This record gives sequence, structure tokens and C-alpha cells, in this order.
Amino acid sequence: MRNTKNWLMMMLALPVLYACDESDTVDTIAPEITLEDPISGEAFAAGSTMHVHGDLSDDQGLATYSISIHSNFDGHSHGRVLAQFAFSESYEAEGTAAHIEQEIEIDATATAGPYHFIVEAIDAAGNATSFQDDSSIEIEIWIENEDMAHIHFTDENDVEIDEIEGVLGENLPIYGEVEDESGTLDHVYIMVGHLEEGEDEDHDHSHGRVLEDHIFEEEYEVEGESSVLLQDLLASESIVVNQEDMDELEDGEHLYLIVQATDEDGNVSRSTIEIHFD
Ligand SMILES: [Ca+2]
Ligand SMILES: [Ca+2]
Repeated sequence: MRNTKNWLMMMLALPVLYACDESDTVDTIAPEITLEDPISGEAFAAGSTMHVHGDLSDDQGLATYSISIHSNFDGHSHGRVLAQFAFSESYEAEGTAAHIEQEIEIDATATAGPYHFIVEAIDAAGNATSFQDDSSIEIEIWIENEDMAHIHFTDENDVEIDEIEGVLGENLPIYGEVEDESGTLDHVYIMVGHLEEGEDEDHDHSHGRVLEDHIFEEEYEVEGESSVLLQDLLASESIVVNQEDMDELEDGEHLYLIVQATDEDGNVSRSTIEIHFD
């Protein structure tokens, strides 16, 4: 569970002190949080410093806010997970508006993969933001390290590409390599599905949220390998996108190939490439 629980319990003891101050207006409204940095899907190198920037406001008066980071790995890790990074800190805030400006050092030994980045706030009357009404912020960020596997997308001639050219009704031309230059791989997950606009700004660090309707989804055990080719993993598969699949896309949605690799040390890396149809 979230290790912010104790912090919340502590803060909930405060409201009685403040309730008497403003006898006619009882504060029942939780603070609002606006997070500018980091953004959803952003990637950070192990050993680097993350800058956190945002704003807090409350109708009557802020008390504290907290930032926490914990791993969001799928738990499917046969190998060891050596050093998942975790962070939790709370900070004082006052007045009806305050800035969030914090620097967070990411451990140099942090396991690569997806992490939850969470900001919560409590006002002076003890009203806390919550996940139920989305007033607490929870986004996914990624940590990258030198030891994680790298994923390359190529055409059939081994030339790197930044978009897959597909033909409706025909098998998708998927080529590429998953390579671990430090140690060996454990498993590779391949998915073809939808991503929402705005979560794919950067091809190298595109970790946008995946919608529920997958056209293709499979996981391959590649334990002990240091390099595998996507076309070999998919040799017996047929991944065909039809017009009906495209019709299901909503405005701003695109089809993507998503490849996620987990190495023997539990490092998770992920790359995403848009699939384009003329
Ligand atoms: Ca309030
Ligand atoms: Ca590795």
C-alpha cells in the first residue's frame, strides 16, 4: 500500500485545532494541485535529478503536500529486482496558493521501469485530496538505466525507422531487435493497440497509457538471451489490422506497436512506434 498512509493519518488529527477559527465558514473543500513537471510518461535516468514543478491552491488555507514515487512493475519478474527506487516526502505549504518546487535525486542504482509519481495535499482544516475524485495527482514516469535492454525498430533491411507503414488487411511488417548489452533478457511483451494523442511526443520515450482494446498482445520468454529479433518472436504470428479496427479509433488516437522488455535483473524498458496506414 501507499506509504503516505501514515502521513495522512497524522494530518487528519489537525482539523479540530482550526475549525474554531472561522466559526461561520467551515472549510470542507480539499486543495487543488496542478502538476507541470514531470509529465505523464516522462523518462528519467537513474542517478539524475528530477525537477518537480507545480501549483497548489485552497479556498481557505493550505497545510502540507507530499510527493511520493514507487515502482509500478507488473510483478511478473522471474529474476531479481535489485533496487527499486522509492521516495516519499511531505512539505509545508501556507496561504491559499503555493508553488511546488522540489528537486528529487534518483538513485544511481534504481531499477529501470515504470513508477508511479504521486502528489497529495491537505488544507489547514484537514481536507485531503483523493484518488477517487482525481484531486490527488498520480502519473506514470519511467526510470532508465545503463543496464536495461534497448529496443530498436527497423524495416526489413535493418534500417532504423520511426514509423511502421502498414497495409490494412495484410500482415504488419514488424522488424527490430531487443538487445541487452549488460546481462541477459528475461521476457519480451509485444502489443499492438491504441494510444491517446499527447502521450507520444517523444518516440524514444513514448510510454503513453494503453487503452483496453488490444489488436495483438503476447508475451515471450527469452530467458538467457542477450538479443532477440522481433521478426523471430513473431514468426508464427499474424498481426493484421482491418478497417473495422481503424473505425474503433477515436479522434486523436493512433495505433502503436509497443514492445516492453524485462531483463534478468528486473529492469523494464519500453519503446513505442506509431503504425501508419495510407
Ligand atoms: Ca479547503
Ligand atoms: Ca541488463
